[in-house]
Amino acid sequence: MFNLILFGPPGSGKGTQSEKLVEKYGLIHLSTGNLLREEIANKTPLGLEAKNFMDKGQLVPDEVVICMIDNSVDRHKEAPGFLFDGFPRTAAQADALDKLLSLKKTEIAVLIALEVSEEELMRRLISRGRTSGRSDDVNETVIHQRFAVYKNETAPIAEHYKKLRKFQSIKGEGTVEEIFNSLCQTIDKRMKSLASQ
Ligand code: B4P
Repeated sequence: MFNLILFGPPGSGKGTQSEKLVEKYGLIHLSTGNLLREEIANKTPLGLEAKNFMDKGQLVPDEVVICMIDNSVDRHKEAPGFLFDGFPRTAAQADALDKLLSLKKTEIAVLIALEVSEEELMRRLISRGRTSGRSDDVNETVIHQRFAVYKNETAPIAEHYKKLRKFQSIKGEGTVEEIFNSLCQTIDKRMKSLASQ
C-alpha cells in the first residue's frame, strides 16, 4: 500500500490537488472536510455538531474525525493506498492514524506539505467564499482564526514526520498544473525509493 498525507494550511490547495492525484495514482481519497460537509448537507446529528465548530473556524473534536476516518478506512479493505487530505490536524489525530495503519500492517509513505503565503491563502479563501456557499470562507475573522488554529495545532505535527524522514515540502503557489507536476515528481521519487528497499 502507498499512503500519502497532503498537508498545508486552509486554502493551500489540498482538495484541488487531491482530486487530480487520486485519479492518477488510483488511491482512495479521504478528506475529513468533505466527509464533514456531507454530514452537514444530510443534517445528521454529527453534521449539526460539526457545523458549530467549522463556522467559528475551529477544529471539530478529535473523537469525531478519528471515528469517521476509522470507518472510511474499514470500508475500503482492498484499497491500493489512501490519500489523507486535511487529516491529521492534531497530535492526537496523528497518533490515532499511526495506530490505525499499523493494525492494518501498513504505514504512511510520505507527507507532502504545500507552502503558500498567508496573503495568497486569504485571497483564495475569500474568492471561494463568494461562490461556494461555504460559511467558513466568507468572514476574514473566521479565516484568521483558521490560520491561528493551523499554526498552533496542525503545523507542529510536521515534526513527527520529519523525525521519521517522511516529510517533504513543495511550493504551493503557481498554476494548479505546475503544483500537480511537483507533487507527482515527489511521489514518484518516494515510490521508487520504497520499491528498491
Ligand atoms: P478542509 O475541507 O480540509 O479545507 P481547507 O483546509 O479550507 O482547504 P484546502 O487546502 O483543501 O483548499 P482547496 O484545495 O479547496 O477544512 C474545512 C474545515 O473542516 C476546517 O476548518 C475544520 O473546521 C474542519 N475539519 C476538516 N478536517 C478536520 C480534522 N481532521 N480535524 C478537525 N476538524 C477538521 O483550495 C482553496 C481555494 O483555492 C479553492 O477555491 C481553489 O480553487 C483555489 N486554488 C487551489 N489551488 C490554487 C492555485 N494553484 N492557484 C489559485 N487558486 C487555487
